[in-house]
Amino acid sequence: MDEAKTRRDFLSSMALGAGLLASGCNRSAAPNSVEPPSGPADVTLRIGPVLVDIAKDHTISTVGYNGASPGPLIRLKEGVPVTVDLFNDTDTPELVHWHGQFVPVSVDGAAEEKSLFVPAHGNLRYRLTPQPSGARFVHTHVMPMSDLNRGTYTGQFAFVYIEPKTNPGQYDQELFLATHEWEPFYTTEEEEEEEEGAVKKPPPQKDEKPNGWEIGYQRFTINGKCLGFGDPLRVKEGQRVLFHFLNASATENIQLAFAGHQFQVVALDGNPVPHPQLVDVLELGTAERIDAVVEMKNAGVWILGTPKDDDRMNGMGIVVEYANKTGTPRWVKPQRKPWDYTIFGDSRQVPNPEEVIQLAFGKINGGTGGFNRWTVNGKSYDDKAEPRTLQKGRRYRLVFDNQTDDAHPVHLHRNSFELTNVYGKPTAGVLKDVVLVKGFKKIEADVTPALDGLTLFHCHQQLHMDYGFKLLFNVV
Ligand SMILES: [Cu+2]
Repeated sequence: MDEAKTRRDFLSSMALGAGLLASGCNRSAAPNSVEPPSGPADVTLRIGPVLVDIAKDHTISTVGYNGASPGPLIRLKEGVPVTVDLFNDTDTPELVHWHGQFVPVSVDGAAEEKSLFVPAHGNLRYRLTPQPSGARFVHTHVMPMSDLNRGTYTGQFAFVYIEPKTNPGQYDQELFLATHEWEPFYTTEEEEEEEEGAVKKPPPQKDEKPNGWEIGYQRFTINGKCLGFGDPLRVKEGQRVLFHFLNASATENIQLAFAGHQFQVVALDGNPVPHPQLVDVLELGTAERIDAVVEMKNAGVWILGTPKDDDRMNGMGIVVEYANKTGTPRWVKPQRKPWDYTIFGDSRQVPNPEEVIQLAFGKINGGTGGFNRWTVNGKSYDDKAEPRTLQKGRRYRLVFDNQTDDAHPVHLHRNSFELTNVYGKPTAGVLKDVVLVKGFKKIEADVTPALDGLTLFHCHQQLHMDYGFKLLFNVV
C-alpha cells in the first residue's frame, strides 16, 4: 500500500513541481492559447525528450510527459473543472488527447476535429471538466505515418483517473499498470490469432498484392520497466488489490495473466460492468483499460505478465512479491480461453436504435515493402469529405463489421458506446470507448451522442489509423 501511495505522491508532486516551474518562467502565450496564463494550472503536462531506463544498461531515448514515461498519474474529480497547461519542448506541434472523456472538440486533441495544437516550443492553456468518472488516459494524437519515432510509438501517455462523485472504495491498495512496447521495427511477419475459433486468413486472391508492412518490437514493459527490473509490486496476504490496467501500445493487442491468481473484472474502459466476473486472462486491445480486483491469497513471489513466452521474456511482465516471501518469481501458463465481453453484461433487452449505421472494415494489401491501406465502407479517410451527420440525443447502432483478418481496436472520441451484440451474442450494459473486433467478426454498439461537434471514429492501431482507418462524424 505504501509503495503505491509513495509513487503516487511522488508523481503528483512532480506534476505540481512542473506546474510551478512553468508559471515561474512566465512564458508568453502562444497564439492559439484560449486563455492567457495566470497563476499555476491544476494540471501541467510538459512534452519533451525523456530517457527511460527500461532494464539494466538499457535506456530508451524518446518523448514523454513531465520527464517520464508513463507520465504522472493525473487524478481529477468528476465534474470539477480544471485548468490545464500544456508545454511543448519539442520541434513539432503536438496534440494531447483526453482519451475516454466527454470534452469539447477544442480540447479533445484530434486534428480531424480541428482541436487546438500545442505549438512546437510553445504552450497552450485551457479549462476542461473531467467526465465521466473512472480510468481514462491522455496520449499524443499526432499521426507518425512511417516515422516510428513519433506518435504513440513514443512514451507520450499517462493515466487519468477521474474520481467518481461517490467512491465504493472496497480495496486495500490501488495500482496503476500501463503496458508499452519499445524499439519498433518494420517486419513482414503477421501476428497470428492463436485463439480457438479465430477465423483463418483466406488464401490470397488472384492479382492481389501480398501483405504490406507490420510492426514488431524488441522490448516490452509495464510502467516503463522490463520484467525483472525495477521494484516488484509489494502486497500482503489477505489484501484486496485494485489493479488499473492500460494498454498504452501503439499497435499491439495484449493479454495479461497473474500466476497463482484470478482477476475479478469490475470495470472496462473505466466504466463499472453490470456483472463483475473472475477470469484468468485479461485481454486489452490498444487503448483499452481494465480495472480488476485481486484477492491476495496465494503467498509467494509471482509473475504478472503476458502469456506469450517471447514477449514476456523480452519484458512484458512485472513481479508481485508478498511480504516476507523471497525466491525466484513463478510463472504458470494460464488456461487458454477466448476473451468474452458479454460475460460482464446484462441479458436485458436494449432499446431499439433509431438508426443503424453499418461500418464495414476493409483492407487493401500494400504489397512487399508497401503499406496496407484501410477502409471504412470502402473508403480510406479523406479530409475533404463531408463528415457524416449525427443527431444529438438520437440512439444509433454502430455495426462494426470486420471484413479483414486483423483484429481492430476501434475507438470513438468524446462518447461511450454500449455493447449490444458481440459475435452474435446479445448483451447490454457494458459501456466502452474502445472495442476489439476480431478478424472476420461483428460487434454492434449503441451510442447516443450528447456533445455537439466533430467526433472522430478510428482504429487505435496506429498503423491502421494512419493509413486510412478513420471516419469523421459531426454531431448537431
Ligand atoms: Cu485496426
